[in-house]
Amino acid sequence: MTMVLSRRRFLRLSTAGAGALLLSGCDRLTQDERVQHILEMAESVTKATQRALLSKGALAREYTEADLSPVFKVNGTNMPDGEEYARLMDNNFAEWRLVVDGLVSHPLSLSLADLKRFPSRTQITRHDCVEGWSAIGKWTGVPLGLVLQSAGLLPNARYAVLYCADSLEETPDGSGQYYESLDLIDAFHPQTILAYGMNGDDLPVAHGAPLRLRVERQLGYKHAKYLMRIQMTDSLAGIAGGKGGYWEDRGYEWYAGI
Ligand SMILES: Nc1nc2c(c(=O)[nH]1)N[C@H]1C(S)=C(S)[C@@H](COP(=O)(O)O)O[C@H]1N2
Ligand SMILES: [Mo]
Repeated sequence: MTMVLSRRRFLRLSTAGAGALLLSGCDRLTQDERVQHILEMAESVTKATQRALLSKGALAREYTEADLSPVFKVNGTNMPDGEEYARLMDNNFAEWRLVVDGLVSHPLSLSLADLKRFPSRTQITRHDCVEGWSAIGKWTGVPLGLVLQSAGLLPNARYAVLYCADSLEETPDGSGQYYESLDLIDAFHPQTILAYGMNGDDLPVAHGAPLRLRVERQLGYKHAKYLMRIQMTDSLAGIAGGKGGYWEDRGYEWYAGI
């Protein structure tokens, strides 16, 4: 039975049930099999509805190799400017480190090799950009939750703020730097990964090498490329424009659910 049918049936039955309750004493009615059934139905529908509405762990759809897009569009930065990134790239990112700091008990500085020692996850998902295009790609990386666990969150940690190597705008205060943020529900979601692989190869520079975020229940701009640092914070207010991301500071939604 589909959710819609059971819900409809529930509404019909509960209307009948409410009428019956008005006409009779409760003692007699709870022994009435029909009412018992209505009460059970009500409970199971309530549970299912709550699960559907409240489920924080719901998975984004995953696809098969046959669904992979032959071309995955590159959007936004396709290679960060500046000598620092150029040097890292020339050296095949051997000197690159991901810093994990802020409200953690053990700040980390992780090389790509360090990240590859964590258990990995591979997922084939559809990327949806607000500009109106989608593409299906295969991503391999380490679940962000495992990295955060190994850094040890302090009790007041609420958000993971992810800083990127690129700036889309030159501004004196540096607010042109690309960054993004997640709450702990999305940070620990099983499909939220720090990806170092794409379609079976190393992550290409155009798609965010050496490391990018995949947060599969949200829109494309949340998927920060060229990650350099993850800072755990209790508030987004003091960071750049205060809205939790480069595009959020320019008016986009912070929770960019698909
Ligand atoms: N650092 C950084 N991350 C970024 C962007 C960017 O310009 N810089 N663009 C975002 C947008 S709008 C999209 S749709 C995706 C595009 O990822 P792709 O180039 O792998 O398709 O990256 C997102 N992450
Ligand atoms: Mo996008």
